[in-house]
Amino acid sequence: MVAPKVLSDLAGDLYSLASLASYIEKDCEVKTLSYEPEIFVKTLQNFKPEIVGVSAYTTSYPQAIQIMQQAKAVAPKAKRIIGGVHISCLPQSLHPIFDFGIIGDGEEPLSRLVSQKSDMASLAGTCYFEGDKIKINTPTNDLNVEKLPLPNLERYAKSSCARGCVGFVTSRGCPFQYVFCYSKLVRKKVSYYTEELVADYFEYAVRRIKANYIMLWDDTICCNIDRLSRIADELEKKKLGGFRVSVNIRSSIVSEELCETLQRLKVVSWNCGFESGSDRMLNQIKGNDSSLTNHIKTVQLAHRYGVRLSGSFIFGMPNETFKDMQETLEFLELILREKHTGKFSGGVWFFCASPLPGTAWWDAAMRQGKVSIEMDWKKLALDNWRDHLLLDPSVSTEQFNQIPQKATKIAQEINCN
Ligand code: B12
Repeated sequence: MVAPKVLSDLAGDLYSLASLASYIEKDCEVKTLSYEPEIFVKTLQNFKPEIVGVSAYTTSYPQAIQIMQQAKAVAPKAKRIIGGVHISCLPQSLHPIFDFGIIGDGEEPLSRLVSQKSDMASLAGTCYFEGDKIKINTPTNDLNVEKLPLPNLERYAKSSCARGCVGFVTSRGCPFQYVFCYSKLVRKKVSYYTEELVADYFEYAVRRIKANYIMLWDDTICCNIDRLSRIADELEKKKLGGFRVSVNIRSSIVSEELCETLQRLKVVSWNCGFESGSDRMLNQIKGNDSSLTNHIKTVQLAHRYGVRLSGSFIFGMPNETFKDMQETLEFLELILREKHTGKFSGGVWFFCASPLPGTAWWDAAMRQGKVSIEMDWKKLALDNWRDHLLLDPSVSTEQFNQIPQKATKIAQEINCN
């Protein structure tokens, strides 16, 4: 029997959902939606799904619950499931509206759920209610990324395709463990797509979708120059013609060799999590190889290689003093000076530190009683300046309040054309 499914997301055209839908489409009819109340209800009424799924980050978790309440009212018999970062990091927070939460990579658990191949109670990578207790089956992390089908972006990420701008990852997991990252909790090891598969993704995006801009969303794609170089070899064989690429980069690994390899890959834009301008903080959150000197070198190399650089910053971290935050503002001012002399092209973004579930910051905030699984998740929004959790006792509300004002002023000048 073919079981229709609806997967919905809150961020718009998620690669995650395209990957999931493409994985299960051989076994069922599947639709993905970017959530809009009326369209969602109409689709439920007409499509009559047996499973309705939603993807949620932590701050969108309350909305995911509301969406499923709506789904229950319209299609009460459908199984309601949730996947994505939030439930993966904190399955203990599963809301009773959901029949299942999917922990970690969703392809295999969802495929089994669809084909009803296994006893759900023993299915790895799931959480569900057993009476009033939440049962958690840890994921096995055995997704074979080499067997992933190409994500059918034309069908499942229509608006990105229409813009000619698509995004995907070329690996699952992350080799690092920063205090503000969750990855190790969900994916124990890193799995890299083969270079040939990555080149096939590009070919599909450029030739089939006619995309001219490709965003590589891996957190750490730049850490392995040899792999990047092999990907560039594969791409050169395909002679794909005109397209541009953006990548995420770490300032501690930026070198001339990396810049040259990225040029071969047609990378025109780097996203760099600078996070702080204070060496003391950089050491604490990213390790000894992270420094302001490397940040400055990254700004200079981006200019030398004609690359657009988007830098992001965090304020209000645990152990971060007011002085540390001022050092970050000073680095922002340095970028502004570079911009004025024509040596910086790009932008800067800044967020307040948020102890998201699955991170060391979450554990620390939990010990201090600042977060809990019953909390208002919106408090963890990265722009929650007004009601910030103030993760370091040395910083007063008054001091903290000065930061977004000052940072906004500098960022506006940097970001204007
Ligand atoms: C791309 C991206 C975005 C894009 C999304 C664009 C898009 N259309 O895809 C944009 C720029 C919009 C974005 C925005 C934000 N993002 Co973002 N983003 C990412 C990033 C870099 C990659 C996501 C991805 O594709 N991963 C690869 C896929 C394969 O993995 P996955 O997403 O985990 O999906 C798998 C499973 O989770 C599961 N699954 C997921 N959904 C579902 C649903 C169902 C039904 C099932 C069964 C399974 C399932 O199966 C998937 C396939 O295996 C991640 C970091 C990362 N490396 O994952 C951050 C990340 C997800 N983002 C994050 C955050 C915080 C945000 C913002 C809140 C930031 C902000 N500025 O405020 C916003 C919120 C947007 C919103 N409206 O909700 C955090 C989330 C942390 C948390 N606990 O909530 C992450 C983890 C980054 C980080 N380390 O902090 N983001």
